[in-house]
Amino acid sequence: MSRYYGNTNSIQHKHQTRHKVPLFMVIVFVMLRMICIEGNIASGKTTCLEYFSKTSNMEVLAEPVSKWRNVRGHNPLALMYQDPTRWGLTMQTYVQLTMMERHLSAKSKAGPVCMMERSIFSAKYIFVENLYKSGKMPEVDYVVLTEWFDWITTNLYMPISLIVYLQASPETCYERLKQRCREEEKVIPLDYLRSIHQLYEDWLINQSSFKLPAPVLVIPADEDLPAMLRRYEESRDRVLTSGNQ
Ligand code: DCM
Ligand code: MG
Repeated sequence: MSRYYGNTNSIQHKHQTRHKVPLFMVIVFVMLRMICIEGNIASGKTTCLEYFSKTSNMEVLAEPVSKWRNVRGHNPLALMYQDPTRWGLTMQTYVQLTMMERHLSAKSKAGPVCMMERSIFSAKYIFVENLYKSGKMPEVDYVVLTEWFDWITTNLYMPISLIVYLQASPETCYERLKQRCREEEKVIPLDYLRSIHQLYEDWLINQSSFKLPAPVLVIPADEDLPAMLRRYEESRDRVLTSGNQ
């Protein structure tokens, strides 16, 4: 190499000037970091998203629940809670599609950091798994969803830099669920939240079920709002710099 550029100093100089700007462009425009907020139903994910949305300039993507409640006049979320065996596949197929869209849409956003509520991974590892394991989803439905999931995650690029796990007890979530009073969720019993909690713990804490797509930051989430806001404040730097190391 040196014979083309003369002495060693000139090689370094040429390399520095050649790579400095492109590298900066790569970091700002291409290396988008995706952070996923995970946790049980009514564990406080929306509050967490709102905190980061207000205190940083990152793009925040809430779960597309409004689509799950109304797709061309149908409500697959309500149908699934009414009759999970009949409608579980319908709802979870649509969840998988809309979550895939969420992951991919992040690539077209301008900012380098993006935060989304849940992920295509928890849709499969927690909710589909729960339907199947509790005997409410027929094996053929589970297998078809698994084939779709495996194809999507093998063929599409959906990187995650960090999972933030809001770890709340099922009892806390049950109280919050009753308070928020979403019509479709009035039929959810405490045992359902216990099953979801256990699946989350096995995936993110015990790491005994499915492969982790990213490192996990655990935030205890049983406390009241002011205490939770303090916790988000404490975790803020770690969250915002995730994936930089
Ligand atoms: N939900 C579901 N399957 C998924 C993801 C979510 O059935 N894969 C349901 C659980 C809640 C609602 O959607 O009823 C989302 O609310 P939250 O964000 O509070 O968990
Ligand atoms: Mg939510």
